[in-house]
Amino acid sequence: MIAEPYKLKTVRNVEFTSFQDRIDLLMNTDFNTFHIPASFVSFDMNSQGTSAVSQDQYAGLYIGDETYAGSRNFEHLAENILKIFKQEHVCPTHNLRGSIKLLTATMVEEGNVIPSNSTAPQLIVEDKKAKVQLVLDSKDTFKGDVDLTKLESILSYGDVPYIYIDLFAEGYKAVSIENLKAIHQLAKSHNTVLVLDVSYAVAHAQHIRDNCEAYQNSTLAEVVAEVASSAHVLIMDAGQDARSNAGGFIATNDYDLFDKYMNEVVVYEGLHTYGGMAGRTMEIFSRGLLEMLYEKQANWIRFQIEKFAGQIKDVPFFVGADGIYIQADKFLPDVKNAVHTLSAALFLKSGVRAYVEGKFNHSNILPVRIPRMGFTNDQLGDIAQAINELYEERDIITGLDLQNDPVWNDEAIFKWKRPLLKDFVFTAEPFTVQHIEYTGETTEEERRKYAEEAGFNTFLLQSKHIAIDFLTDSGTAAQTTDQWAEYMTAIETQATSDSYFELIEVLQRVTGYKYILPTHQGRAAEHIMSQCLIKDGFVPGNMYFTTTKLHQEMAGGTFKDIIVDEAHDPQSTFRWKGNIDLDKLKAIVDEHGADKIPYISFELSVNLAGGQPVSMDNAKEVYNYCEANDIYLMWDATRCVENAYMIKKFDERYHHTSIQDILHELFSYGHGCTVSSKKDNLVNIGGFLGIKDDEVFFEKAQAMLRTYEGSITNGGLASADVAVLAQGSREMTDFKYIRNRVEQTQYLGKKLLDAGIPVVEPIGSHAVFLDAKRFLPHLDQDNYPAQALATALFVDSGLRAMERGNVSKGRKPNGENYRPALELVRLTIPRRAYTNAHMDMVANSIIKLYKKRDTIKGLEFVYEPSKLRFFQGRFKEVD
Ligand code: P70
Repeated sequence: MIAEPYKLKTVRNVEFTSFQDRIDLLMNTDFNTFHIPASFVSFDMNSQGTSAVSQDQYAGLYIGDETYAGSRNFEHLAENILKIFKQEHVCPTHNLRGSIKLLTATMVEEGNVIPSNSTAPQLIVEDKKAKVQLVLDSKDTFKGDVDLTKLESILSYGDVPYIYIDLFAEGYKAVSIENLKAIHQLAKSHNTVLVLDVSYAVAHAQHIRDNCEAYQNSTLAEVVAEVASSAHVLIMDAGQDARSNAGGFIATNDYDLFDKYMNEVVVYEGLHTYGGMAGRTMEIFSRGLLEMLYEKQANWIRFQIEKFAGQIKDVPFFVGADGIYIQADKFLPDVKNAVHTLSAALFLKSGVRAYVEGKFNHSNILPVRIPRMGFTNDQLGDIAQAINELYEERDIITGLDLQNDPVWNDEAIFKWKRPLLKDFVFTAEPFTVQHIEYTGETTEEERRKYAEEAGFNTFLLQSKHIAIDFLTDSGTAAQTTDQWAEYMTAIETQATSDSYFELIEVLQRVTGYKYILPTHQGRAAEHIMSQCLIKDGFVPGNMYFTTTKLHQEMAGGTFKDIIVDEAHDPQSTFRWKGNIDLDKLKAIVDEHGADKIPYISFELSVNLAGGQPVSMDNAKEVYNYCEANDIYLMWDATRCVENAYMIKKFDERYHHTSIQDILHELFSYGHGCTVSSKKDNLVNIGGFLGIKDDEVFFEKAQAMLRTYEGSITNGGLASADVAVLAQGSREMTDFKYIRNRVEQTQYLGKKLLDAGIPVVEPIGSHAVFLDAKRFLPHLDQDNYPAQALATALFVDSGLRAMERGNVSKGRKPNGENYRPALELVRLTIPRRAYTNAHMDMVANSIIKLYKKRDTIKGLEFVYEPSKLRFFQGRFKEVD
């Protein structure tokens, strides 16, 4: 079982076009998919410069040393090239073409022949009136091997300035090490040099490891160094295995050659210390070079390609360094312009773009390349499915009619009798991956030690030791590129920012409330609301939440739980376990009078009940009762969008209502709301208080905002964070997003349920809750089974979860533990940060732990704080 060795840090929202959109797009581009603007392409199957970068690479952007000469970034690049490829002299270039141009300008003369296993140098070499001669041997495993006899005859016959070998020619023809060594010998004995294109250095090393016994146990770094040692000159495109968006180099240990390159680079590229790359690009490139040798990452990239290839059914294709290479002329055997037709048909069907570059009609292979770490397995599964369906429909696909006489593929203009293909609808994540963050890698022994150091409290662990972090869904969402754009362009001010107006506009639209007050997070809004509304009396609510209850009490109120009884029974499968029991509410009103109730605290997707939704009918009923009795109703709308999704999914009257409209109706059944925006609003920091129309409340709240938070227009948030909150609040109501979010939780929950693991039912929206009482029946509740289970999960697999049971609930005034009905471990799923491959891994490790549950010991406090003891408390194991 393997999953991404990273979590998603920044994602990019994907546009899903309609069939009609795609017809229009194809018509507007003369059926040449190259010209379709990227924002209309759902999945762009090109691996060059499109891979996800790590956050360390991304950070490199900002330490770009933008100087003309001798930048630090160049030094870093040269150091890493020396470390990895053992080449001393480095000349940077703007990309592979720049490298080939340098080689050709300095070494090639008219009439020369360049023997090669690749067509890559052809265009530039031909410009110099020389030619590239393919000397392929066409073997199965090593399709890129050279026919040594042919090569030798060219070498002995003509002027050969260099031999050009691509480790993975055309993306799918790999060369073997034996062949490389033989070529190297031949080059030496004929006084020429071997130039090696190492753009696919890692994919190639993996191919070698998989196919040559001698290298089976070598590290990637060893194979890459070995391969590099067999060449005289190395060239590389930074956009491939090094995952930069541009850049390249030419490197050698031969000073005389380097001297030539260095003097020529100023003509075509830039100076010899930047070669046509921005300083930041050199930094990203140089960091990517080191990272590409990270075994787990390389294995994951390879695994995805193989999994993808395995899902493609009868289609004729080769597996390559970065994806699959479809034989278009076999896919569409009796069709003219097969490769272009296949490209247009795939786009028409699905919005997926695979296309051909270079000279027109140069190849019949359609590459379907995968941006490294850019897509999830589910997305690749969908894409494979689209290709399979297209293959089934191939008989109705007629060829594109060429309308001009193009030299290049991008010049081709076609007409087409469009086939009526079945529209392919994607169900996978509606975003692709832009940046990633590596997850912690530890051994079980290390984790045992870390757990002990942390006093068996998952709050006290360090994030760098966590493989999968399910502590909370609060502030942990991956941001979108649109959110980053807002962040970067916001104007910081302590007075009124433009971002403030954007925020007000979007939140007024979502809630329908007149007043929106930004706060730095949810508990700040709770503080203000409680102080404004409570003097004394009772605050009935649908189950307590720690911070909410604390602020009610600090303002002089007493919390009263009025949630339906089912909510306290982890095995009850009642659909709307977030509902308020109106009879319980009426009883409190009858006993104390409506004037003793400052407001009702009504939480959507009730967190501590298991993320359980409130039904629309219950919301309406409670509100009507409140209106009739002159009682305030305040929402905790922290997870309102998830609740709206549950209503859409499970209440048939709302199947066809938009998330936005459901939210509008929900909010209409209240007088205001507090929100921790770190959840559904998709931000890392922020919150707000919404007030329907009560001007007096609003003015009091504003005064508190000035005193405790910041200005009335920023609530203590940076303007940039206000802007990100506005953007997150736009994104959160997108149906494809929220469906994916909640269904991911459901997916994990179902896996655990199917395996017989005791979890709270029904599965909620933000988390799956393990029922620790049933998981660890051998432990008494005063030995904190949920705390023990949370720790055991970490020790077993590096998964971090949160205790929500006896420890969290605290002690009664008489000193005894509360021993609440719910003794749970919360597996809280951050938004957009993990994939279903991660969910599979989590499910597997929990199932594994369940089998040895008897070995888990109970705990007792060794340090117990008096307030919110779950945060800082420390424990030891008891036998
Ligand atoms: C969590 C977080 C925060 C939260 C919430 C609801 C329904 C208000 C807030 C407070 C963080 C947390 C907080 C206390 C204990 C443990 C964890 N819930 N209402 O992980 O908002 O954190 O922004 O001040 O869920 O569930 P904020």
